[in-house]
Amino acid sequence: MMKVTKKLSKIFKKRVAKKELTVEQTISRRNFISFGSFAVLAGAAWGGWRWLYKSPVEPNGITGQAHLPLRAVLNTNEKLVRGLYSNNNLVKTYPKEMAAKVVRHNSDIGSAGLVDVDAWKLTVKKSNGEVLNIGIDEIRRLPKTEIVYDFKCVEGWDQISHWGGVKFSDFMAHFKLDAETALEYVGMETPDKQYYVGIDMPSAMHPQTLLAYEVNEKPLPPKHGAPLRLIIPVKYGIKNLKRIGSVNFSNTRPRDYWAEQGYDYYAGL
Ligand SMILES: Nc1nc2c(c(=O)[nH]1)N[C@H]1C(S)=C(S)[C@@H](COP(=O)(O)O)O[C@H]1N2
Ligand SMILES: [Mo]
Repeated sequence: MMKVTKKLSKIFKKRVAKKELTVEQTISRRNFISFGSFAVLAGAAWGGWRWLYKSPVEPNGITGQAHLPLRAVLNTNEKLVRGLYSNNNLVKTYPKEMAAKVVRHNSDIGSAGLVDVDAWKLTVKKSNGEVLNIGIDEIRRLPKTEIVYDFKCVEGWDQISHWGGVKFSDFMAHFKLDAETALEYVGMETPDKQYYVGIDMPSAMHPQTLLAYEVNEKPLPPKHGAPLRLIIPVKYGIKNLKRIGSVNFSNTRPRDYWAEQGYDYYAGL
């Protein structure tokens, strides 16, 4: 930019060489330089925009078809943020009394209507192909953890709420899912597979991440994901899947309902 400006002022200098500049000439010279610079900048901005606009789009799949240069930036941002992540960092918690008595309810994709809690099973797909089918009573017998924290939805609301369940890390240890813990991602889907999320393993294993079966010390009602939902305080609401049907593990990103629509895959706070 400096180069261009210098060039423009040189051209002008030549034209008025030897002459003393009048006030009008000085103004006119400055106008020439600033309009010239503006034109060059505008051209560069337009060229950059055309380049981005015409750049290839990532194939439709796990994430939402961003232009590849933009996806590269998003992936770099995610890498940087994940580098700062530590399971020693805890989300702020509150006394029970501060938890909302009327808990906000959002969308119900894959979790609308009632569910037969007695017939429900959590299907866990192990990496060796083995499948576990676990009933809610078996999950309720595991050590219980409660958390009162500020639940945040990307749509702009948040609310202090109180959840109870088993820590995801305790669940993994109890069912001896050590080989699975070594993988990079956890995928969770509703029984009808209409809503699904992918979670990076460090966030899933965070000490505040729960497979929750209670809200305000009572069994989850259907609208909050009966009989079992994910409560993952280090992520936005979109990742807190209600009515879990199956859990799977992989080293590649599992499919994710909102990431497919272009939302951030990581969705960390
Ligand atoms: N199965 C299912 N889980 C879901 C959703 C959904 O539509 N279906 N919505 C998500 C979103 S966007 C939010 S903010 C929270 C809302 O949970 P709540 O209804 O208990 O407040 O659930 C998440 N889990
Ligand atoms: Mo949300």
